[in-house]
Amino acid sequence: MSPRKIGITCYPTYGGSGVVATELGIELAARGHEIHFITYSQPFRLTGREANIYFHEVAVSNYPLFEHPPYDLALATRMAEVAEFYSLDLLHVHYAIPHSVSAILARQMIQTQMLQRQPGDTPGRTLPILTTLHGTDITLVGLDPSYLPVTRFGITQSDGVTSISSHLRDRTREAFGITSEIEVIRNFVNCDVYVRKPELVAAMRPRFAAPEEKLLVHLSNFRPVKRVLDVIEVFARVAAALPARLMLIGDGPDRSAAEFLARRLKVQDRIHFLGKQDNVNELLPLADLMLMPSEMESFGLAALEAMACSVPAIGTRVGGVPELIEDNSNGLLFEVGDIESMATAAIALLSDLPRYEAMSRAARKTAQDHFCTSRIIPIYEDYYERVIARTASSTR
Ligand code: GMT
Repeated sequence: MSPRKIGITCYPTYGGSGVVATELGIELAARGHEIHFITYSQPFRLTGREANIYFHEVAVSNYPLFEHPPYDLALATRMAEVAEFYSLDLLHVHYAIPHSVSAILARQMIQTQMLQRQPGDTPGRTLPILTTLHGTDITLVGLDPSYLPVTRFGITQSDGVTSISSHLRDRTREAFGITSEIEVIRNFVNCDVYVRKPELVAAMRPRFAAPEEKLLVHLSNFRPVKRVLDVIEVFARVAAALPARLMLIGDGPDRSAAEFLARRLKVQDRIHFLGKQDNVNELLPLADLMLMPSEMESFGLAALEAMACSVPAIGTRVGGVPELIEDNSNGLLFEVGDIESMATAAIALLSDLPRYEAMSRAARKTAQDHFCTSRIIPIYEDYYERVIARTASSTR
């Protein structure tokens, strides 16, 4: 694919969709594309020093009349300005609400020449829009009746739509009655960055666990859907059976409840509450096992990042998770809330070194064979070209 100029909008703070969008931008920039992030703050995984990456902040003016400042409109205006000024080839938005709707508005502003133009500018060109669905934009927010029509509008009026798992594609189709194309492009991980490096593990692991202790990890935004309390319950049972510690990475609404439960179960001294961390690629490889007992995951990016680091995951049989974790092969799957079985299985796995090592190797192999950037990014590039080409031909 020849270098393109691509705008990317996402939620730049903690959350899987923002991580995917940012990592995609980084990977595309490394392949020579010019990437323009249009967001309300700099995406947290960007250093600001990457070549070929530009950041355009969306500032929302807070006039006293506005009880709720109109972010969607400020975003649409900034999208249109950046698209015009930098002649973007495509705008790729992550998360349907409100990003796809703002993008549609930006596209319309450009087409109808609402921006101030300089003499000689080409008038009224079209801006292809691609929306990637991540999960909660459909399963939670999109199904709130007050958001359903506008989410459906955003999806059906996009020039291309992708979803991060087959499950999410099917769910979107059935929930919104959508028959148009939704391309499944699964989440990805950079297997050179997310990898267990023995020297790093030897240097850093002693900060979190003694040699004879097993180290478990959970990574999320601590929202109720992640069931962080189940993580604590499972860990307490594991810690009662064998020497173990837990790293909790992330922060969010359920953190206090998790701390409270840890004290009640008397495991608070065995848990590292690490809060939000930028370099999770340095922390995940230190662990032996990941716990992801979520109520719903359209994909489960945290598990993939762990698996790439040779850390198998205990997950739940929900959403797109079975598209990533194959039970008893590269990880373990359970019904939501079945903490007894999860704990029993974790203890058995951690006590059986040959079985553990086979599962750890299978986890890494799954990441390498199916979800590596080298495999997934060209699929995005190919889809971009298809969307750009068909948008151009339909507007000729
Ligand atoms: O999981 C969250 O609460 C965050 C959310 C997001 O959009 O930021 O995550 C969704 O997108 C991730 C990246 O594509 C997926 O790995 C998560 O499975 C998905 N979360 C849910 O479906 C609950």
